[in-house]
Amino acid sequence: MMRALILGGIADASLLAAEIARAGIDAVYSYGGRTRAPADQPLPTRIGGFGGASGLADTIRREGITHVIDATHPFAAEMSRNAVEACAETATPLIALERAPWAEVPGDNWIEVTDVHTAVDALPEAPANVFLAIGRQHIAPFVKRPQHAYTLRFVDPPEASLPFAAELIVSRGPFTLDGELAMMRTRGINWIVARNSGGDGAHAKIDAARMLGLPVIMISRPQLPARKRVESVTEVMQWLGHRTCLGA
Ligand code: 3Y8
Ligand code: NAP
Repeated sequence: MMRALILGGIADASLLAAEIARAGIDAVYSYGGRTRAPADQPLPTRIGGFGGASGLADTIRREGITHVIDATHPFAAEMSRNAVEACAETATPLIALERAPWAEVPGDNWIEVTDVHTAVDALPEAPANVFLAIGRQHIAPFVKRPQHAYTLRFVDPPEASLPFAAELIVSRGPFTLDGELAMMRTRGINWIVARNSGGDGAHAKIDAARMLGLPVIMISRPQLPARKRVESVTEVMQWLGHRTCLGA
């Protein structure tokens, strides 16, 4: 009897959960517990870590999980690595639903870097108005460049004080082109730091930067272990042996 575990926490995982619920497949949706009020899902939902790869393996055994779908964000590298390890240990089929990275198009002015530290080094010496669209967990390294005026965007209001003075926007997305253009214009943003998340929910800032002729320091994705990987909900449903109303 099939029982799927969806490692979720991002828009594509919510689309998958809707299809799985519609197909009547027995499944559990899992959030990491990063935000105060994650979006409701049409499936039984668990929130919080498993306790490393071994904790995930125990959950798979205890809950009788027969299939694991890693539909986490491309930067959720630890979760993805744990899923590969736990599924190998328990001989559980695993598939990753991972959207394609954004690609630079004519008019873009990207400076591609490998991590947040090289992103800091890529900023100009002269004071700038910098939009850090990389969330809450990884902003501390920017304390090294206090000459800039920073605008941050978080999902939830911060519990602790910020590591440096900054303008804070609290918004969970998805974001619109008009909204991003207005925000960048009113704040005189002239540099953007982003992660190559892919997908549509956070791409508007990349289009807005191109339209305004602004440079984007783009942090590329972490390396993940080899595992079966698809880019569409339809392919996941086919892997589960189900047709979807999404066509194909
Ligand atoms: C808890 C689930 C949706 C919409 C929300 C998508 C879009 C916004 C891209 C910017 C970039 C960022 C951030 C982002 C993206 C969508 C989608 C996507 C980037 C939620 C969600 C959870 C999280 C966790 C949160 C992180 C933070 C990262 C904000 C829910 C809303 C910046 C990543 O305060 C914190 O601790 C937040 C932590 C991980 C990165 C960070 O390090 O701060 N996402 N985001 C998931 C869980 O607990 O398992 O609350 O409902 C989901 C979304 N995140 O349709 O669901 O394409 O999915 N989220 C990045 O790309 O750099 C925003 O602001 O432009
Ligand atoms: P991460 O660094 O890869 O994972 C750190 C630990 O958080 C994991 O080892 C695991 O704890 C727990 N965890 C992460 N995702 C989980 C999930 N879906 N269910 C249960 N436990 C989970 O993860 P992250 O980058 O902080 O991302 C956390 C969540 O936010 C994920 O659901 C991800 O999809 C979502 N998200 C992340 C980003 C981002 O920029 N990273 C963007 C959008 C959404 P244990 O080791 O205890 O099992």
